[in-house]
Amino acid sequence: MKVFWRLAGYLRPYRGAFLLCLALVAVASGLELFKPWPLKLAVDQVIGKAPLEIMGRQIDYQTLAVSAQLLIAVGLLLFAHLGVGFVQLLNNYMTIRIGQNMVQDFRRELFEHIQRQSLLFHQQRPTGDLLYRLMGDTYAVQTLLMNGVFTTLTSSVLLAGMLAVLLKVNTTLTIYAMGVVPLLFLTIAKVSKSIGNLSYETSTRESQVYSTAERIFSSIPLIQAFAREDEERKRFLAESQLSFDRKLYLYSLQTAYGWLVGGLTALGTALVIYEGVTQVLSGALTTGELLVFISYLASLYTPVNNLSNTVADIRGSLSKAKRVLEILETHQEVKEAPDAAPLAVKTGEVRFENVSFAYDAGKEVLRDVNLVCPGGAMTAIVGQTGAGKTSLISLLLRFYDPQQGRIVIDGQDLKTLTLKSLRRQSAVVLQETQLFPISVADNIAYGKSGATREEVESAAKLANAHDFIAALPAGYDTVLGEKGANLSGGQRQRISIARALIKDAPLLILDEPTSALDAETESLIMEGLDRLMTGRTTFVIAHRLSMMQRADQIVLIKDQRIAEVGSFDELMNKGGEFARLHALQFGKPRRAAPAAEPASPGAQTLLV
Ligand code: TTP
Ligand code: MG
Repeated sequence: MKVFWRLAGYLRPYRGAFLLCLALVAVASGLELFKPWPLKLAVDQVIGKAPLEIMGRQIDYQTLAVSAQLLIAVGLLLFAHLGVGFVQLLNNYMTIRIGQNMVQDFRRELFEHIQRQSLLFHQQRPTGDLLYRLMGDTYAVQTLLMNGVFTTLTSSVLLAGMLAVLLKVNTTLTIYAMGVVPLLFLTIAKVSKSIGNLSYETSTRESQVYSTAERIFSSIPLIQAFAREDEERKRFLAESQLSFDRKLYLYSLQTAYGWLVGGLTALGTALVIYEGVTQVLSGALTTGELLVFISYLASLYTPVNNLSNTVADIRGSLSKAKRVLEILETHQEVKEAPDAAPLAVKTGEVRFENVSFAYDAGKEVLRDVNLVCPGGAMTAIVGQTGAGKTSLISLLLRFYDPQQGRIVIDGQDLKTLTLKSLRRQSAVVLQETQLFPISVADNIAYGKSGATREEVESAAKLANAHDFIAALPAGYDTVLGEKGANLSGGQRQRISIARALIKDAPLLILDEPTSALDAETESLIMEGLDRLMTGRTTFVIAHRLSMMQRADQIVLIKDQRIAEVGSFDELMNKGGEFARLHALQFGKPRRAAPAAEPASPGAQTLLV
């Protein structure tokens, strides 16, 4: 019930249109009830020459010419049928429109919610599952309110109307006709529950097939490299088959159910014909009235059947809607304070104060980190793989919040700032390059909305990417494949550097920006980066010597803590952990910044 009322809330903006639909339903039901009466007129009055009485008033029908009488009957018949069709058309258009709008609102809310969630949330949820909830399960709001509530209302109105008319015409026959209705409802109650459960199961299975396909398609290189195509195909087909089996069962059940309902209706019709003909023979009923009865009975099936499907629909959509609400009720977003202010960068000084952070409770990645990065200075963060370097800068961008301590930029605690202003003023190169399947120029311009082609090109030149971009088939307008598939790793990295460069932000955060580049390309880019870094607070995660030597300070992370801080020379002279790691990688410790770099690019890498 809670879920139901929550969903009903989505109808609010459209309540005017919904009321109009209800009015249309009343009109359609009236016309539907009227449908068989012209036939009665033709049979009883035109053929049978019986006097016509409407609501107790005698109508002078027989004085009209027979052809006129017949034309009136046929005209009324056409009017009723065309009228019902027209009103239904209008009604369908309105209800579908309302329904689609509600799905759109529901979807928008879910999409915005998912987009707001922290990276932690996204790491825990399979993308395929989220997609299914967003695209498939959100339809529940339409099914529930339009197929469920609306059908219940319309069918009930129609049933009540038929009952009222039938009772007025002939009580005994009505009892016969309605005799099967309780049986019908009993069947419905029994079968629809199974159908509801089964259709929920079917969509869960479908969702799994979806997730599996998504997982497989997004890991094609891995699957091919390990020659696991057969296993993955089998896994996919097995899941798909399971879903088909359930569906086949569902369809069979639905057909059998339709047959049962049809049989019961036939039974009702048989009873009515038996009793009705007896009554006609005895003169208690006219032939026309019997025809009205029989045609009502035939259309009794529709509202009763609709009502029956409704129960299953409501059940099914409630459980689907629950899957959506489940996500909407999860709050894992990085919260913005209600009175959050925009970040105002003055010098760009960044401080980490007693910062401790864990992805999973109890497993600290960073412990009691204290660090001052002077405004405009370059800080290199080094440490073994898995030491927590990426985690440290993720905290600075507020991808996550530290469990303890705070991070302050120019005296402003990150938690008091709007996320947008913080991220607008930071230019980032992420460790894993991510590009969109749009043109190269648009990928670079993603860093600055409304960037001109000149700006894009000059950023690309700084990132040493202009030459290879110009050599692409359509130059800057070349559209990239999924995740930038038609580029090499180093080319992708240079585009992502250009994207950060074009942003022109006071905070620069580079997570191994040159890891995929050879020494020569790197040194070409360094010139561009150097120019850019001046006057900006820069964080660079680096394994490369050249990068470390440029830094104003080097921060070494070890065992979840900051082990050493200082300039390259200071750390080398100190002879501590940094010097040890350096010696391990580059041979004997050096005292000062060397003039020449080691020959091979591989040897330049401080990989420990
Ligand atoms: P990172 O901060 O990613 O380590 P790093 O950037 O120093 O390593 P690399 O040089 O390889 O890029 O991870 C620190 C620890 O946190 C590591 O043990 C893995 C763990 N971790 C999580 O548990 N969840 C996450 O989402 C990430 C990114 C890391
Ligand atoms: Mg990292």
